[in-house]
Amino acid sequence: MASLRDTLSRTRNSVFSRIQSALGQSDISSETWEDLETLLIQADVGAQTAGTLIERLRARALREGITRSDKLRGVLKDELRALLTIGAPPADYASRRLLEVIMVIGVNGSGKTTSIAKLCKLYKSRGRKIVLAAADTFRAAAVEQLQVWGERLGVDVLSGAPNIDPGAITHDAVLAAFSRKADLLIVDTAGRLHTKHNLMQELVKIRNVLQRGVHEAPHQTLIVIDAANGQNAIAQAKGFAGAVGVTGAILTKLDGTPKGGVAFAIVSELGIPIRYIGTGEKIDDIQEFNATEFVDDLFES
Ligand SMILES: Nc1nc2c(ncn2[C@@H]2O[C@H](COP(=O)(O)OP(=O)(O)OP(=O)(O)O)[C@@H](O)[C@H]2O)c(=O)[nH]1
Ligand SMILES: [Mg+2]
Repeated sequence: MASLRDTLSRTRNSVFSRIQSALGQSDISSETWEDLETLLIQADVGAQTAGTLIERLRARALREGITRSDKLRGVLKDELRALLTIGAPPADYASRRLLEVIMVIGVNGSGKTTSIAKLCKLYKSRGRKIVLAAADTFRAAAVEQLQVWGERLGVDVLSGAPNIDPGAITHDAVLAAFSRKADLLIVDTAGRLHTKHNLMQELVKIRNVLQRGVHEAPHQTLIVIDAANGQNAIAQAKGFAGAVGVTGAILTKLDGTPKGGVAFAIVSELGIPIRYIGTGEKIDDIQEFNATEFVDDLFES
């Protein structure tokens, strides 16, 4: 299994190491702030979030009488950690013997189906009984992909004929989850349709079916975001969030990109916590997100 430190090596070596070097043995000047802001933006933290961070750092430097830039490193790590720490963890439905519903959304190719398979293995090992709904009926291969994972993991997958209404499949999946006494239903959705409008309409329909079928469902709506998309991912995610609402993010493909700083933009601009991170293509390459570890592993020390 890939370690978080290895996974973040490109993000650390290409951008965050420069932030670390910029905060060397010198007095803080206006240039320090300008350089730091530029580097944060280059690290894919996003202009808005970088601005907020600089404001907070300046206020703290003033308040705490910090005059040397090397002393800012610890403060920066603190503030980065604080930025990532939002939202209460989801309620433990398993222990309450209810059916928990997780709807997974995101642009095509972001890693929805792969992440669902990874989550299945993780939750299965914790004793959860899972049903999967293949509500991406636009791509025939998408249903097959989920079925293959389902067979490998020993998890039931509800699917239908190509181009069948995804709402109908979702409805069947809810009934199947109840009759098989599952405690977790995970719904895979399409990442692309003929138009963006169609896609959003379809997602709203799936959500409505879940709302009608299970009390307070969907309990989690997770948006899967490919870290390599950097700042573009933020705009895309805002579109999804506006249409169906999101409660958390799965940040994938951190292993192959220097753009891991996008994690900060996701939390601060979308206002949602990151729940999981994808660290590779294999079934075990998923980790629960931990803000402290994440920030620590972005820096050399
Ligand atoms: N390196 C790496 N690759 C990943 C990760 N997560 C997913 N992938 C790869 O990304 C590609 C697309 O993944 P899918 O799970 O099919 O993406 P999707 O969002 O379901 O795509 P659509 O069904 O087309 O909307 C696959 O080749 C996966 O192996 C990750 O964390 N790291
Ligand atoms: Mg898929």
